[in-house]
Amino acid sequence: MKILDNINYPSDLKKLKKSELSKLCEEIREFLITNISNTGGHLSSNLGVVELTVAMHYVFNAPEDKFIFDVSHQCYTHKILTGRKNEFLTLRQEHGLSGFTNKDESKYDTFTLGHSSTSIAMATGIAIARDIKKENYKVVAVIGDGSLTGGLAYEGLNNISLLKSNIIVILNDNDMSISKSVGSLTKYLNKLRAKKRYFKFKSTTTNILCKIPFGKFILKRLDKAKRFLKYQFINQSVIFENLGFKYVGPIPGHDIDTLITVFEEIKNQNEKILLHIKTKKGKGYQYAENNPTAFHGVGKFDKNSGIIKKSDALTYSSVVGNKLMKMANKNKDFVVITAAMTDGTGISTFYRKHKDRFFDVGIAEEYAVSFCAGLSSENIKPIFIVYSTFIQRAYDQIIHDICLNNLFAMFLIDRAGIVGEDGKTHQGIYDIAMLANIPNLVLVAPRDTIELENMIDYGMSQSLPIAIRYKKGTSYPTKFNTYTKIKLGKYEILNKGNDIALIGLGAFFETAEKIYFLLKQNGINATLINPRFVTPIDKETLHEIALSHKLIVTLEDGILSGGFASQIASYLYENGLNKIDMLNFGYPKDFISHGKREDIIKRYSLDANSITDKILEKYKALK
Ligand SMILES: Cc1ncc(C[n+]2csc(CCOP(=O)(O)OP(=O)(O)O)c2C)c(N)n1
Repeated sequence: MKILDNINYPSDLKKLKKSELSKLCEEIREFLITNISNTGGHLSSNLGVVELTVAMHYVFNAPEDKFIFDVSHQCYTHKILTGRKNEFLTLRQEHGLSGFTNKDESKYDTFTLGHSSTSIAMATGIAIARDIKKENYKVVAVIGDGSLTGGLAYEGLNNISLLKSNIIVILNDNDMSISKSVGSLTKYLNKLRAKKRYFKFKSTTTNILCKIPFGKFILKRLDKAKRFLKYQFINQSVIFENLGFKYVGPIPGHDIDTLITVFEEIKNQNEKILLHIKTKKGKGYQYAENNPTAFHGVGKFDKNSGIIKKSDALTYSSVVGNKLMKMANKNKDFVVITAAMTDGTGISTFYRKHKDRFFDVGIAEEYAVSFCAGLSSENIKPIFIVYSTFIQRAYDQIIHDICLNNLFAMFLIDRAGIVGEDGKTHQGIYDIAMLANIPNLVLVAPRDTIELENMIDYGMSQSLPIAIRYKKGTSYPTKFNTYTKIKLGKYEILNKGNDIALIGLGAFFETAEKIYFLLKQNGINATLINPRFVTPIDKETLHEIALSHKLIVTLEDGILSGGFASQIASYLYENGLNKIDMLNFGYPKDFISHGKREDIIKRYSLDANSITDKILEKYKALK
């Protein structure tokens, strides 16, 4: 019988003896490795915080005490210990457990979140609310060193002075973001890590004393001395202390006894404590320890061999990586920027081969865009590659720093549209509505990877700010495999038909193409358009279609509200062309939960068959 079999809630955990906790941690690790090998998920980060999470739930009293996990991709042990162990095989699947903390899932999850660097600000807000209401509980934020590279984390640290009472910020330092952590603060943490540790002294003393007669008695007497030693030997951190924290650490983050001793000690202090713990990403699974980046957000893998199941098909991200490599040989005046997403965006080879023109700025999307503005103002062409969901962070910088100054910048927006398993926090469905309404910005979406390359070439030949959005995963074999030249604001017409005009943006051109052939089977020769541009729109083509067709059908993999269709609709309306009927397909203005991309598309009836049925119904009514 395993200890874990009887643990479902923190109340079960608290019944265990301290001496049983190491064994429990081993079992949780085994549970995580087995389950994630079947479902995929954030393995490395979760293996790194098993002891930390067990110790937190052992000493504190969640949900009365509030835990805020930054990004929350490391919350799996927390989920196991808070009533969700038996659902683990549904992780990240339709109707299953979310891969992040999720308020709708459990009262133990303080927030629904998946974006980085928010925890200190959120925790401070809770702590101040607690004080205003004269309540009495603990607020604990857990933030990784990677997440500490984000500007919002510094704003949190800077504003800690707003709080007059207590808070605990745990810095989970594994020297890794998804890849290596970057920046000057990382170097500072490295220095702190290298300092002599008080708790090492304590645990060796404990070990020796436990083995000798009367040792345990002496140990008890030493308890007072231990407290004394703590204040003598504890390291100081000038930065954190000057910000108003009492700095404690660095503590070995896989030593459960030490973690519990420290938590018990700091739990009752009315201070703002920054506890620095040192952990290993991937801890306890050799393959993840050796390659924590590959197992950061991993798909299914073979547990025994550590082989990750991957297809060899070329993804949009790898096409971008290859394209930038080809460009680098010819063109010396561009640089590539990432906000801590080198691997996910396909540019790790570029990073290795062109270190002098590659910048990982940490989880700092706002910084990345302002940085682009500076580079561009001096005629170095910046290419910032970023996931759609994370560019939300940099909205103002795009408007104010880039577009207001009408500077060249290329934003390659990966993971646009539904991303699938990461769910609500990560769906890339807001970027069209966000970006379509910014003056000067050109927003385009390629219908496949060949057009993606063409668009990059096109963008580089212009001096305008341009955003190119493309989906996660692979392209498809189109039947329309000739590619016309890209011209600013010109749609590509692939078939000139009559009555119905199908306009399928970006990844949804594939759906439009399928619908075109389905309509053909129904005797309808539709006009098929790949618009390429969200902005500027092709006024001439829209004018022509509005006067010669009965129905315009638009398709986009973003929210409809304020998006591609609404740009077209307002143009038609403003120009008195609104007699033509329209059907607009896209997502509702909503938060879309996790599942496979194809299943989510079906959930919203955005697959080719469902749309064709609706078009045929409408068409009959029009006749
Ligand atoms: C705003 C934002 N940008 C990028 C990401 C993608 N991301 C998820 S986890 C992560 C690394 C976090 O590193 P750290 O906080 O040190 O946690 P670790 O995984 O090392 O435990 C990144 C970059 C994100 N979640 N949010």
